[in-house]
Amino acid sequence: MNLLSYYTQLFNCRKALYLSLFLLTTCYVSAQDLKLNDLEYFDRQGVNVLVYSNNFNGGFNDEKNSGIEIIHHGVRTVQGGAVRLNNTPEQWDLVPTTTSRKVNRDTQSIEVGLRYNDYDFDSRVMVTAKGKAVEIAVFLDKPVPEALAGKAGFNIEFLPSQYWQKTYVMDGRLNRFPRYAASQTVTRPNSEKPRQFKGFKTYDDRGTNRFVDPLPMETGHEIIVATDAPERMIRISSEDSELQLFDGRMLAQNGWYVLRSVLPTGKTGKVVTWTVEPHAVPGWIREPNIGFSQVGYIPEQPKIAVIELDKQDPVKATASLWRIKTDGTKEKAFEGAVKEWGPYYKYNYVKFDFSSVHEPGVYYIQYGDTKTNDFLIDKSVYNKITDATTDIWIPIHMNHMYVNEGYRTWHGEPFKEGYLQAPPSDHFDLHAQGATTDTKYKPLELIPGLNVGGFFDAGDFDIETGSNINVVQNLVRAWELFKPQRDETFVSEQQRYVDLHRPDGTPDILQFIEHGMLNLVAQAEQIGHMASTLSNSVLDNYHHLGDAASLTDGLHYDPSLKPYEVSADGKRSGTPDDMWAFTTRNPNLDMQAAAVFSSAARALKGYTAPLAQRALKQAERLTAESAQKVNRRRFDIWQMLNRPQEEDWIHGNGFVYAIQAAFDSIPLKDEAYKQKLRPYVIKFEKYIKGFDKDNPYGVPIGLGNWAGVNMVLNFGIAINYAHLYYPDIIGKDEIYRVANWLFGCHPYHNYSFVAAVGAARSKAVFYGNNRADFSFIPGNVAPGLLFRKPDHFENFDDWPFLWGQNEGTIAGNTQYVIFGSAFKNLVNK
Ligand SMILES: [Ca+2]
Ligand SMILES: [Ca+2]
Ligand SMILES: [Ca+2]
Repeated sequence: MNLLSYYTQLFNCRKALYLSLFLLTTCYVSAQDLKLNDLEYFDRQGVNVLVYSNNFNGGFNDEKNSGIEIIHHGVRTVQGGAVRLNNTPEQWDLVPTTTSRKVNRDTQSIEVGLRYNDYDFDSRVMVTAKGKAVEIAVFLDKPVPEALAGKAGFNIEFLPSQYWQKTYVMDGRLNRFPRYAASQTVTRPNSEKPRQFKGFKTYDDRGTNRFVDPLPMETGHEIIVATDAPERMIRISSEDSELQLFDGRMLAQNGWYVLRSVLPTGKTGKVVTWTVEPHAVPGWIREPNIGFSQVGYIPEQPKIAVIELDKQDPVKATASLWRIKTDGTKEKAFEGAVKEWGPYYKYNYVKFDFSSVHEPGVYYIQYGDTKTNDFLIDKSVYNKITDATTDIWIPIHMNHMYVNEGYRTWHGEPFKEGYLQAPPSDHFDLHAQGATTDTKYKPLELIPGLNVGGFFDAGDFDIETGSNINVVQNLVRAWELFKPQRDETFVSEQQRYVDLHRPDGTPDILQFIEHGMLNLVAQAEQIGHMASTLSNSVLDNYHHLGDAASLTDGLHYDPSLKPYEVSADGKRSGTPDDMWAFTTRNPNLDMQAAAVFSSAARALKGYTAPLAQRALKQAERLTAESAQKVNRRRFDIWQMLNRPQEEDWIHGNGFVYAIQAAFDSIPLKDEAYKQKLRPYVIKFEKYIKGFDKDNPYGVPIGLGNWAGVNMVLNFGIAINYAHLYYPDIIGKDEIYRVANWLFGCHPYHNYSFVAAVGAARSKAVFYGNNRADFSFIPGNVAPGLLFRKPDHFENFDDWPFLWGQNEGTIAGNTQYVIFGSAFKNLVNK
């Protein structure tokens, strides 16, 4: 008997049972049924159905993180359950606001009100537990507005990487989810396209005035997805509506498989009814996740694996460490007691301490039947942890350069046409230009000289000035503290050419500082002050995935030409793709830049004196012009350190920020200052230890929409400094906390969040600019563990497109260079 027929039989049996026992069973709730739990989601072992625990927040519109969600055997495979206006909504298509959410325990239901302000369109979605299934029903008090007739529908989305190459059955017809998008589309007039975010367009229609609309891959009234994979199998049926299955990747690489029913026109009341039954594998218990450092351990450091367990999983008494010998055979190196830490959100946590094992070697951990991959214990394990970041990730993110590596071109020289003055605009990616330009340039006039230096922000290609200031600050700090002489990169600003793994006689870090400064100083010189950002002018190239040099056409925009037309001399085009400089003046940013210009000038003066002089000149001018305008709240470290901060201790990082500033001043101060700081370092020690009670991993774990590795890195950097200056208060053992977390000792899975040299298993996918290839750029640091309300942490390693968990940033990755450099330095002391 194959699984499908088993499942169908099971279903039929149950239906028959329900019919015959109908009167008797109306009040009967089986222990196996979905039930609303205390956290307000429908729950049974292996299946969680969340109903607007996470709302569409509108910031970036459809973030694939909201609505009705299914966490299926521990993986959030389904989301986006909502009334939507497109067959396959893209990130910038409109999302509904949640106007109400009512939980009714008596009827075992959750009802949400959804609204599209742009169309004055309200609907209600009611989810009710029905045995092992939920019923999802859409109610309308007023008919679908005419403008949305045939467009508004109830959608739910399936994560492609969890479903591709698995089978599905629609009304008995067999199919397989495609690995790559290759279904069919039609085009329709733009006038028929529902409005997108702020009226922007996600697509370049090449002058056709038509948009692409995917056609369904299948339609019917009953679908069973993943009939060949019990952990992913879901049966969905609807008697009153047609189900349509689409592939959202036809429009956007980050699209999901979409199942939808178009809402009927002219009707009110209950207009769409689905029965959704996620299969639960009988007796399923989530596999233990043994968290440990994929980079390994040095012999004398504490070595504690944190094991994440299903709450139904009885704790075993011991775990063991196995050594793989050089002849390939293995032997048990250690067996030790497992200690319970206790529950933290969804799971239960235990710890296995194998610190007593000092012998260098190759090891793996075994807990019950679960074995980890192997890792090293050796004094050298941390020596190379920053090399991929400095040799590969950072140079690849150098803007306005051609970047080569061996036979491969990472990108050509981007944005040769330069940057135009942004007109007043309310923009995307949180960018905006105020009512005036604050410059001598007219809207859309070319600002000369800005296409030099600078670093791509993150997975996108804009220059965030604040982040680039951080980059230079981080690199100058690394230079002044550690003077890293590493030279693995050829950088020619004159040739606008970077070659990886080709030494050129100059320490790379100086060249990176120079590169960051070339853009920042150009901003100050050409604009007169700092731009907030240099970014895309049009949404249809903002989501660019590919060679940065092909994001724009490299030709100056000339509005006298028709779109896509090129001038006779080949230098101008009518395509409005040129990047914009957002130039609203911000005196605080100017003052930050001035501070960085002064410190960068220190670092650069022996290397490139002319740039150092330009930087100093701009620092003085910006200070003179902006110092009076900034909010000059005196930054009093002692006051900050004295703040009562019971809350702050665990949930904020104000204390870490203040104590780091205090540590940074130590080299400039006397012994009395160091003594005065001592009580706060003692307080910091308590603060650090407080995290052992807060969570099983002993580091600050963020619960925001961006997983926030920055907070963890700040924490780690501060611990390093605290140990450096006050080793009698902050013991060496504390410095390993953050490294453990970054390199694999964390919830969900045990892969290193850093694509670091030395890690046995790093994350395989990141939200880098090569994410469409399901790949990564070596040295990237993922934000890490994303929290989904009310109790779920995740970090997808087969789906790169969720930036809150997978996108590394230039500011964060240079912060990692500081952390890693300080950490290596202390470890090897
Ligand atoms: Ca950006
Ligand atoms: Ca070099
Ligand atoms: Ca252009």
